[in-house]
This record gives sequence, structure tokens and C-alpha cells, in this order.
Amino acid sequence: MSARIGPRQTLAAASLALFLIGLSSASASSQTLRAVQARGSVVCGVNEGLAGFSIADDKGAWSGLDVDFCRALAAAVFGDPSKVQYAPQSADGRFEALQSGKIDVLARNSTWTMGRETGFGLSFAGVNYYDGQGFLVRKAQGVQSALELDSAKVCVQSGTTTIDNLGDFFTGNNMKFEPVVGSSAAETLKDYEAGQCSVLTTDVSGLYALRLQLAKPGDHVILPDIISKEPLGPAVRQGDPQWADIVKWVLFAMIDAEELGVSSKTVGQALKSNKPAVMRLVGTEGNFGEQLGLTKSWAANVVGMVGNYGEVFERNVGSKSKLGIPRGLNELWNMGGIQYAPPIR
Ligand SMILES: N[C@@H](CCC(=O)N[C@@H](CS)C(=O)NCC(=O)O)C(=O)O
Repeated sequence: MSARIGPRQTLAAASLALFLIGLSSASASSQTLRAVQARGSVVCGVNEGLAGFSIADDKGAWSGLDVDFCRALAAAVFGDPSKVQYAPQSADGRFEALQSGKIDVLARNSTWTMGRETGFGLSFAGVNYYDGQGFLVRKAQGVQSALELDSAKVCVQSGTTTIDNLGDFFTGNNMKFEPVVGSSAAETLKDYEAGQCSVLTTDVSGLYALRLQLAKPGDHVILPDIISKEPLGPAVRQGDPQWADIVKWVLFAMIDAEELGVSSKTVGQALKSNKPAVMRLVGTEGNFGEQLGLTKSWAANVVGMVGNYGEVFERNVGSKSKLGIPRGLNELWNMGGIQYAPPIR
């Protein structure tokens, strides 16, 4: 005689299944945070050397917009921005490094695209720099627009969105080109300097950085054409929603802090503020930090120890930095740009 399963058993089985799913996702979700805490540092995949974003000096000290993101993450998790292991990544190898668990987070001027999320099992946490692809040429060429580049030899780096956009742009405008492909920024720049190509193409922020390394930066000009959207941001592996939330909200907290006027210089005052949004940010109200698996002071530590988004932008790439890039699209949404973070509440 076969046993019959009644509605009560079905309900019990369903509840048990839901309970087990809940348990397994709670433990799976905290995997990266637990590993990071046990290790005592965040392993952050960064660029091997791109001024303004991620570069090490001769003493091995790293700096840049992406490096500051790694530091912010360490400040949120450990209350200490120095608890980062920098893991330099080439353009070609960066996504595999994240996928295989060699790094906890990738902060390497990486463009958020659909294919990178769906194809490589990654999730981008947000955008820490809205960029676009441009072209660098010698002033002496007298070129005014990228549309005059028909049949040009173009220096470009492998493993990037840059190389794909280049094809789209020239094909879409019925123009021919000859790619001269390098596997690092240094190689691409060397090719350009040696006259292997007349044009160098990459993200405009990269063009600013690379131009500084040329013998006479003033002899080279960035053309006005922007041929693509390059939203650059930190990425994590899929399958660990809690870690994804931490990475995402560290970025949002930096942007929200700027909007709320909380900076590394004013965070002490912010801790005494009675403005509800400021109180939620710095943890004097609510338990948002605890809900992330961190402490109340997660965001106050980020802002106090590393800075808000505007401070970090200005210090590394802004108009008074060596790169001298205007804030442009990366200005806050209420200041004419498109940087916009959801509220902490
Ligand atoms: N944002 C683009 C391009 C990123 C990229 O790798 N750009 C090059 C050119 S600026 C770079 O950072 N190279 C540094 C290096 O290879 O050391 C992407 O995600 O594919």
C-alpha cells in the first residue's frame, strides 16, 4: 500500500524546505565576509598601474580612486583602511581572478556591461566613475574629429571594451582602421610613442593618465568625440548577496556623504548632528551597519578614514590633481552630474 501525502505533510515539507533554503543562503551569503574577517584583510584586484585609479609609488604605496575604494571597504569592515592586499590585475586576467576567488572584489577601472555580468557570473556594485572612450592624437596631425580618422592605425589594449567599441565606431561610420594591439597600457603607449599608430584609444580618464607619461604631453590632444558609455565600478562574484551589499553600500555611503555635506573633516560634527539622514549615515540612528554584518560606525569610518566621494575624486583625478579632470558627469545629480546613490534608510 502506498503512503498518501496529505496537505499537512506537504505544508510541513514546504516549510522545512524554505527553512533549509533560508539557512543555506544565510551561510552562503556571508562566505566572503567571513573569509575576509578571518584573513584580516580585503584582497582587492586593482590596475597594475594607471595614474589616478591605481598606481604604486617607489615605496610600494598604492593610491588612486579605485585604491581608495579598496581602502573604504577595509575601513567599513575593519575600521582600518590599511587592511587591504592589493592584487594587480591585467585587463585580460581580471574577471577570471574574481570568478576563481583569487580576489574578494575587483576595483580596476572596469566597465559595467551586460555580458560581463551574465557571461562571467559577476555583479557590478555601482559606478565610481562615469567614463567614455576617446582618442588621443598628435596636435601636429591637425585632426579635429574622430570622423577624420579613416584608415588610421589605432593603438588599443586587448581584453577591454575599448577594442570592441573601436570596431563598432569605425564600422558604423563606414571607415576602415588597422588595430595595433598591446596587452598593457605601457605597451600600447610605447607603440603610440614609437609611431606604430597615429591614434591611441581608451577610456578618456586613461587618456589623461597616459598623456602625462609622454615626453611632451602638451604635443598631444584628446579629441572631443566620446564614442561609448564606460560606467566604471567595483565588481563582485555572484552568489554572495551579503558581500555584494557591503561593496555596494560602501560606494553609496561615500556618495550620500558628499550629498549630505559629511566629509573626512566634518565627520566629528556629523556624529553630533540631529539631522535624521546624517544620523542614519554615521550610525547614531538605526542599525544599518549591523544589518550588513558590520558595525554601527561602518560608514563613519569610511568617510572619516578615506573621505566622501567628492574628496576622493578631487584628490585622485580632479581638476587640481595631476590628471586635472573636470568633475563633469561625475558631479552629484543635484549639482548637474549623474552621480546618484539610493538613500540609507
Ligand atoms: N574600461 C575598459 C578599459 C579598461 C582598461 O583596462 N584600460 C586600459 C587602458 S587605460 C588599462 O587600464 N590599462 C592598464 C594596464 O594595462 O596596465 C574595460 O573595462 O574594458
